[in-house]
Amino acid sequence: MTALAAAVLPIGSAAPATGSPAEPARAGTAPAETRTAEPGRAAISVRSGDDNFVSWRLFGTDPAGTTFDVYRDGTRITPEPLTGTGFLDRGAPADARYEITPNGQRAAASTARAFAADHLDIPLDVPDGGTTPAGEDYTYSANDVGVGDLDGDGEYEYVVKWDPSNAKDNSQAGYTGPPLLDAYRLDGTRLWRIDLGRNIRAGAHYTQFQVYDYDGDGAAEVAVKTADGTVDGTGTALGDADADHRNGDGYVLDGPEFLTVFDGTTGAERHTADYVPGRGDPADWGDSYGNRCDRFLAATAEIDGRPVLIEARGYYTRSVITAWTFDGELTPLWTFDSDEAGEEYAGQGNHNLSIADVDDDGNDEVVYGAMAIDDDGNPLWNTGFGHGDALHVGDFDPDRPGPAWRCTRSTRTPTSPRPGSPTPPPAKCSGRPTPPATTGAASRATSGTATPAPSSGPPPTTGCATPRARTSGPGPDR
Ligand SMILES: [Ca+2]
Ligand SMILES: [Ca+2]
Ligand SMILES: [Ca+2]
Ligand SMILES: [Ca+2]
Repeated sequence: MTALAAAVLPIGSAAPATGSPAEPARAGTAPAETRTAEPGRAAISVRSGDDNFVSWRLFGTDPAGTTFDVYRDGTRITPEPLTGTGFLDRGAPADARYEITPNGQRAAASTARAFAADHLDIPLDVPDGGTTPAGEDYTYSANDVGVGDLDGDGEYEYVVKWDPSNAKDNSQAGYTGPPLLDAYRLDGTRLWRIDLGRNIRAGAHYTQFQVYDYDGDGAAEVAVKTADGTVDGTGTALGDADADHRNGDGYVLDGPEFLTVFDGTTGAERHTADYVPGRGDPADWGDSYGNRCDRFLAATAEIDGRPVLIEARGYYTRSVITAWTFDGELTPLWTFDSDEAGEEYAGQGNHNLSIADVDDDGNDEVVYGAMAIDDDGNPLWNTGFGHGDALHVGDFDPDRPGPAWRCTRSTRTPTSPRPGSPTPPPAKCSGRPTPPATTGAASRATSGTATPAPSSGPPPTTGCATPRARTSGPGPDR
């Protein structure tokens, strides 16, 4: 039995792996009607020696100065209200039952879930393996996890990606088994399974699913790139169920590409759009065998008070970032394409992206490696430093306003911004000040983090890493 180990800290307050945003966690940024369900406090008690550690969630929407009382077996045990979200009950019986009340409101009490050990195992339903056309057997292992309230009951569910044992980096030829997506409740109940099918190759760069309540009905959807033969959570195939677009090397360089939003509760397809941009000629992305054309990233941003699905393709050469809203149908909001914006924007992306309000306008931007794309899809700034593998955006220095940006460079020599490139932010590597803290925001970018920042103090200064000179030619695209 494979199990997913939930973190001891408040369940669902951050995705235990990559992939998805937590549900509503930002204060005062969205109309109330788009946030119909408040998640539970996710109170837990964990045995620790002779003590019980009790912990719970602070909402981004909790008013400032919110306090908590802890009740053990019906009796309040905190003499004074707590301003924090954790309490160690020393010498407590192992079977103690805890309730947490916010601001003295007994009616709003949350009962803590007791962990039998120092973590909670979520049983998983391990898929059967299979055999590729080349005769290679494969099995499945749990991979990325996304978190969201899929059924709107106030508790988080877990969307687990299953990768086959023959999953491949894009640089590696060979067939792979299809990636699968499962949804589980905390008790291990599986809500559904989506089989992305033979025409979605398995590997770290192909499937970047998002879990978020895009239509504001209180239940999260799942958004992911799909293809002919993807089977939704109700057993219905998308497109041509019999199509096999794989070439002899196991790459999928032909056939339609889709972007699908699935219902969180049932896994049923809700809407499918053509993926933008299509791959076109794979050679246009930097190589001809299917490596660089199939580099995908995804995230969820908040723009004009709405959650917006961000999809991205390509970062070594051409880079295309698209923004979508979902209200029963996927509607394109904008597209950034380095082919149209200018060649100086090509090759600036990393293996992750970050979402953050870096220009203090209340909307999220997309920090895409060495450049940032504004909330309307136009370039905001570009250092021209090129592909750098990893980036981090955060309020690293709380004494300075606004988030700082740090981009780790790996393979290129420094380059100056090309003529016509917008000026990088005044502090070179730092965004401009952001609004006050958006408490509790969890990671909202696939394979990356998005950390809104409080603002105070003097202007930011540069936080750039010193670029390393290239010592050898480019290796495999990792
Ligand atoms: Ca739920
Ligand atoms: Ca929804
Ligand atoms: Ca902004
Ligand atoms: Ca902006």
